[in-house]
Amino acid sequence: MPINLNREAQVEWDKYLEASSIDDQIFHLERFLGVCVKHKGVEKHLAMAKTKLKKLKAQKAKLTQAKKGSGEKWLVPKGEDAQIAIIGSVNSGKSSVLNELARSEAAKVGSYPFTTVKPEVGSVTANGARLQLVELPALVEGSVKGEMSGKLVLAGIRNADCVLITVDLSKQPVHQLQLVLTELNKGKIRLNVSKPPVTIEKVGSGNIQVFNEHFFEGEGGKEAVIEVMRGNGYLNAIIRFHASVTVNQFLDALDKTISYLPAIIIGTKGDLEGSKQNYEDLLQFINESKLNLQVVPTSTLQKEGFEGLEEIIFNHLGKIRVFTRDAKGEIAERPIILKKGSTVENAIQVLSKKMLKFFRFTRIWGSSAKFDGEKVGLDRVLHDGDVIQVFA
Ligand SMILES: Nc1nc2c(ncn2[C@@H]2O[C@H](COP(=O)(O)OP(=O)(O)OP(=O)(O)O)[C@@H](O)[C@H]2O)c(=O)[nH]1
Ligand SMILES: [Mg+2]
Repeated sequence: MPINLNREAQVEWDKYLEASSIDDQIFHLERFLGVCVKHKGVEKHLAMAKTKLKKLKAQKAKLTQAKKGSGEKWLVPKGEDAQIAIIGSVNSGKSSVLNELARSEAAKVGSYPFTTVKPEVGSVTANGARLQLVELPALVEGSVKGEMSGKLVLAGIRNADCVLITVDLSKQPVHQLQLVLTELNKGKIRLNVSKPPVTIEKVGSGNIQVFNEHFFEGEGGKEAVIEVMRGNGYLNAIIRFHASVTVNQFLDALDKTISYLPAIIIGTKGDLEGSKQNYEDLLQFINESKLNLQVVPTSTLQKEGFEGLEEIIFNHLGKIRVFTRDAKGEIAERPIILKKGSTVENAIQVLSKKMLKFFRFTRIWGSSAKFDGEKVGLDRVLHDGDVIQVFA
């Protein structure tokens, strides 16, 4: 290991050496190349890293190709900080939104239905965080039963971290949204809904024990809860209600196959006649149906509504970006991506577990700092956009 690498580059290099999967190796090598301060002493090392990265990418491409043959072809491997699925009914503007967001023309746009028949991939950066965009073929009535490769589309959605639903504002948007939500709901995908406040722990014996049953809003109290759990295959378990829970929420809590995903609606074709009124109607429907869904009106034709969209998407992910500052005071271009509520300790764990052992303190800049460069310990909660400099 050369000693002339800057600290951040060294951290990424160590993590690359420790990585156990190709995806992780690629991830850390790319980071390494992004943060390595270039000078004569590291030239050879950089060239070697680039060659390794090329080889790994070729290996990954082969693996992906092999997977395609084995029927898993629609699950796009997660290669970035988050995967965003672009879904919607046919011709609703999915490919156009993908191209606009990714500033590319890779996805084919067509005025005829089902132009897209397999996932199309692009990417966009949101203040350093890389978002992988995956357009999935259209959802139709009966997708959940396998219509138009619907099962693969739904599996692709479950694989994502966030969903963009395109709704053509010029053509009965309420109807399109209902169609999409019905298929998703039947396909056990819940949007912008928190997991029910219930924990279930399977145990070896002791039948079913219920705690805080007064939070259960259904009829029949504890007995009903126990009966439904037995009906769902639970013999010995401890169930705890933590807040009010409706019957539907309770049933969802028993079903471990349900996916909970954040979502945003992208209203498309805002330039076409009738779109403005339809947009108002869509908002009213969402409001009246108490759907927790934000609508971003856009027009790819007029290039409207896309400014800052990647930031809106990032804000739906429940994650934060934390930037590291090296010994020279330089701030890394790529942030560490952490769950909201993460602490300095969580950030260092991502950087290098070794560093935790020798941790002395961290200096911090950003909204969680009381003043620039504040000296903090491991338990300081970080905010999106914070900069940290670790002293070990
Ligand atoms: N006027 C107008 N037309 C648009 C806009 N966005 C997309 N279109 C048109 O709508 C049609 C469908 O666009 P696509 O982006 O291919 O839609 P899609 O949802 O990917 O379609 P499928 O993959 O076939 O389901 C094309 O003819 C586009 O040119 C827009 O902002 N304004
Ligand atoms: Mg398309």
